[in-house]
Amino acid sequence: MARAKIALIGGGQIGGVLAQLAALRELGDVVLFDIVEGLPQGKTLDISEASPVDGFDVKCEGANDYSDIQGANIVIVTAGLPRKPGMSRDDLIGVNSRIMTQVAEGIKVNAPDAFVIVISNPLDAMVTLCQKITGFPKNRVMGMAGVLDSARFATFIAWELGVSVKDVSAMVLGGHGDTMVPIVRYANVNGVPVMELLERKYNDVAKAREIMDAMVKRTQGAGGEVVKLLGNGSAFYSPASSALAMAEAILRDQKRLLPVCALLEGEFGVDGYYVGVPCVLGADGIEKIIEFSLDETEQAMFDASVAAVKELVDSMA
Ligand code: TXD
Repeated sequence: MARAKIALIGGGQIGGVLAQLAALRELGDVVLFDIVEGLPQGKTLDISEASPVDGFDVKCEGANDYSDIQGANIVIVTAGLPRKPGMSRDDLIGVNSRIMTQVAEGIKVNAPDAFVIVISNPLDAMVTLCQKITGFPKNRVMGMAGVLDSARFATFIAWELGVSVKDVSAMVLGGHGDTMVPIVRYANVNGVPVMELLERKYNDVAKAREIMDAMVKRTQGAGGEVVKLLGNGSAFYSPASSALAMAEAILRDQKRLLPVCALLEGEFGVDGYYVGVPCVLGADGIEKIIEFSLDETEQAMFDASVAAVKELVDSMA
């Protein structure tokens, strides 16, 4: 059986890590596309020359022509500018919309049957544009943000409680911006609610709440924290790992329940917008959107996040 073909549109910071991780995990043959001549070719040649050491047999090649992504099964899009310190993700909408228009056209013509995972910011707007221009069905066009935001939330919880990250389950929904919604109520460590563990750790309900609020705030600002530290560019290791978890769920039909930026048509009371919600990812892409009841606080935060997404997306029209 032929190996899957994974096209990575954008050979920058995230694209390079995506290419290396996809090759290391032998998820499929990799084509790394960029408009800069030599960049994707140099990165993929370098990755390939490690194959005898790391023991992977997939092909990993660079491209500057969309015809090279012909027949890709999965396309992951990172093409676009990253933030600089002091910039919001929304500040990127103008330049990245122009780039996404070009990219979506290239995917539509050369990989008409692909599942598309968009990473480029502002994420909620870019995935909307990508789906509109490709015209692909909603189960095949999704955004990556929630897996990353949830991983950041889980990391902070694991550090605070001194437990393995492997045992922390945490989910962040809504838009990929400061209004994102960490679902505190369902955060747990092997089933034990985090809030209960915090209250026992500090023997003080108010203190536990304070600690959790600080972790929620840090999660909402985690992207900006990395941008500020790096000084030039944004996070790239964790976004790459997060997008590949989604790609692997599709390629290996894993039926994973992950937070995915998906086109809602009535779910969670939202119609016609891409928002981060729990989805089952498998061979048919977004196979199911999993709804659950939000409490008053969560609903208010979710509504505010959706409003921010709507404002951003409508500003593109
Ligand atoms: O969670 C998330 N979704 C976010 C997304 C997490 C972190 C970063 N996020 C965004 O991903 C970030 O704000 C950017 O919009 C993208 C890509 O970030 P990256 O750090 O990889 O940016 P780079 O290193 O600048 O790479 C972008 C590449 C670069 O090599 C350009 O030459 C290329 O995009 N580029 C293009 N490729 C194809 N086609 C066109 N038109 C094009 N224009 C630029």
